[in-house]
Amino acid sequence: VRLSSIDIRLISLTLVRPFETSFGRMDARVVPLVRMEADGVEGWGEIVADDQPLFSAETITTARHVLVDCFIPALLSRPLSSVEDVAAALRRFKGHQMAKAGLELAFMDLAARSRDLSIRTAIGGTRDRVPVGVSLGIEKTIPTLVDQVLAHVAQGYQRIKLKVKPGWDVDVVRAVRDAYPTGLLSVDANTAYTLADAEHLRQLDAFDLLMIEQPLAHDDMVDHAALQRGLRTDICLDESIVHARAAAHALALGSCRLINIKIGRVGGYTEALGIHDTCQAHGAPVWCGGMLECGIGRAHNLALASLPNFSLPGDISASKRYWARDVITKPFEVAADGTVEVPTGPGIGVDIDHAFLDEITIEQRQFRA
Ligand code: OSB
Ligand code: MG
Repeated sequence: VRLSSIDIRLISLTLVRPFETSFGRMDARVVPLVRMEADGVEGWGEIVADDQPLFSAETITTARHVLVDCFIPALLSRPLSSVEDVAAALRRFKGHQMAKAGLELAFMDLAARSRDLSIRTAIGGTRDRVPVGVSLGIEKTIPTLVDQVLAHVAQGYQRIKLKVKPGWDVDVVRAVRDAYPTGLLSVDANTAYTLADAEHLRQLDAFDLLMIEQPLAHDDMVDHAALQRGLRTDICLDESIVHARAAAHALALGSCRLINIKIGRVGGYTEALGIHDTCQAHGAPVWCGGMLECGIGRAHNLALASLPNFSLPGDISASKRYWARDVITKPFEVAADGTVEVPTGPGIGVDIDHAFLDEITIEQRQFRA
């Protein structure tokens, strides 16, 4: 494949309800999208960077910079026969996984479409539908959160994940457990604690949680290993797992027993598939994380989550969980059994709502070979 053009487009979407984590509150997303074209076929990817470096060091502005000044010139100047070629062309550039992922995603969509295959089929996915859970943000009061939990359980979601932080943790989990005594329940701290909180966190062992996600610093595997040794509950790493080698290290050190894979966080399909296989070889389950994606990123997540070792429900909620209107013509829905269908059409398998996309576009730039 010789790419004829790469477009970067920023769109603006407002959340139906603010979403609060230990690192901040989100009301809206500016979403950078990547469109590639070759031989009249297009492919779409999404970049999950935020406007502030709160989840990771990347931002929309750093992504735009490395795409425009480094990555896009590297891709437009050579033939690319597979997504591994995209990864190889970008490997000498350090970091910037979210920006790299946007390119890998668009290329994967284009490559699968040009072979008339779904991405699911192209990567060896085996599921038609994937089990899903929902991530619920920090609320003003515990009763408000309990209402959210029960409303989402009623919609079919198979697992509830609660965002926690110091001051919004043990009491919150206890109240939710009382209202939701037997269902799959987990918490996500987004790095809000330190090893000095180990004893406090051990109180969570009483609630039969599926996992505690990323309790400690994003760049600390050693303290996570010490914490995991003293916890019955499994630790799942998110922010810390930036590539497949980090996953191998975390499992070797005992820093976690589970891993959440986000294609954006790890730089794209090449590393995501590597993490999937590494975890499978270690007998560690994986699940598909989310970053408040619009329909394009969500479609990629569904294709990824169709792989066999994605054995726990993913953070792949219905389009309407975050967006009043999605950028695809048929929004994703969660069935009563708590699953979402994996698209079977070519590439990501969804149709983009171009009129709506144009309406919400705030910036667009095209680069030609
Ligand atoms: O840590 O998993 C996370 C959202 C934004 C940034 C980080 C995280 C999240 C979520 C929501 O938990 C996932 C989703 O529903 O897309
Ligand atoms: Mg997380």
